Amino acid sequence: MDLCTGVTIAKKGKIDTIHIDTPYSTAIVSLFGGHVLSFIPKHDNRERLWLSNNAIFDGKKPIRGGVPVCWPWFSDAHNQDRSDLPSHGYLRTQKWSIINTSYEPSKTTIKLVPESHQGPGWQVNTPVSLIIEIGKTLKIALQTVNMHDEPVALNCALHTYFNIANIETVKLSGLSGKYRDKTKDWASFDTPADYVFNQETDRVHLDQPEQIDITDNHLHTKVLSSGHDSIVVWNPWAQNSRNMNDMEDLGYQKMVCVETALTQEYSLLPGETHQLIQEIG
Ligand code: TA6
Repeated sequence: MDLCTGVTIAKKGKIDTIHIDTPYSTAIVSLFGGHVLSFIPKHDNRERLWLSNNAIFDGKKPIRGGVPVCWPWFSDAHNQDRSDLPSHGYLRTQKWSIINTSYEPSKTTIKLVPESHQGPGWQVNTPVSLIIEIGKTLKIALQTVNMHDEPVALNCALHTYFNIANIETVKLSGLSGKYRDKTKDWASFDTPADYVFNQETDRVHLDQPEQIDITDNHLHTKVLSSGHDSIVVWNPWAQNSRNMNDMEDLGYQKMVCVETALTQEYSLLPGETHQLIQEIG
């Protein structure tokens, strides 16, 4: 595989990772899971993504942190009611391969595909790929094409873990309307104007904002989304953090998930191409 300028391959545990160095930023992508692990703009050298210090790189367990690719369902496969199916689908535990890499002065583009887009619970013909653009921003497009002869109900998410200084000083802006709260049996609530964190937070916002801002003291991260029908916000808080073996006990204090998602069973028509896009600045 010829790699474009600034792109190299290295091992991390049992996993092959792609290292991308551009004039504006650096990034690391795991070929296990098609999983972006790091994005650091060079103008401030601030890591935008959180990665657990206890993350497991055995090529079997999903990596805790970065940008897990959830597809072709989000969380459990609600519409199939099958507890045997893996949470968040099966792409984040597959080996992906590089289709091509390309360099332009403004950005480097990497296109990846998984070993198979079919798996237990999903036997329709819907090729999926990930197009990652690394430059002044990190832009990730999860693309699905319906080559099947009938509509398919697609859920998916770019489950991004953002790196923050302190969850108790973080504020989100840009969300409005109703959200469904997993911690309260999926009951519906109004989005608070002052969006802060002081407990386990696990919310599906049925809102499609183009931009969300994460403010963390004086640090600001911009999250642009498109192709989504919802935004998921998650912080496991202390007890869950302690209970997860791939997360440090206090890991919850340094991360917040803001996920660009399809959670309402998007009907992908025969021949239709859908892109779920998240861009981080
Ligand atoms: O996106 C929020 C969520 O669905 C939470 O309910 C929690 O399960 C989180 O994803 C992490 O899931 P994982 O399977 O990666 O442990």
